Amino acid sequence: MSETVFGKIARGEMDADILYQDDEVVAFRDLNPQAPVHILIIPRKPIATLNDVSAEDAALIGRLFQVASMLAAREGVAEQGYRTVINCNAQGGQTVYHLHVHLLGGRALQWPPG
Ligand code: DGP
Repeated sequence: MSETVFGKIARGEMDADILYQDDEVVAFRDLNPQAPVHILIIPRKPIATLNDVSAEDAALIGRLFQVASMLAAREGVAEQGYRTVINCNAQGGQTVYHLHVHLLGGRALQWPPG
């Protein structure tokens, strides 16, 4: 996988507003927020897209959503509601090719997305 900004953030080589990190997962605020709460949750493992997830990553993917749920509660949006999104490849709107879950909340979100 080619180098991405998220790989640099995960390794501490680039600044980000980090809200949570452990051995496997890092979560930080999106630089270009689309909602009052907009957090990105990434694996430290450099997986490019959702298409590249394998069976051995199952627990890791679960951890991403567990951290999203924990942060939604911590940010005060769990009860009102929020959205998690994984964009995959060009038509899915992916721009950074290091797997990430968007956590969006703090406003009423529209459906379907554009
Ligand atoms: P996506 O389009 O799903 O690949 O989302 C990429 C998101 O990453 C987008 O919402 C903007 C955000 N982003 C891009 N570069 C940086 C960065 O250097 N730092 C942070 N915190 N967020 C970034």
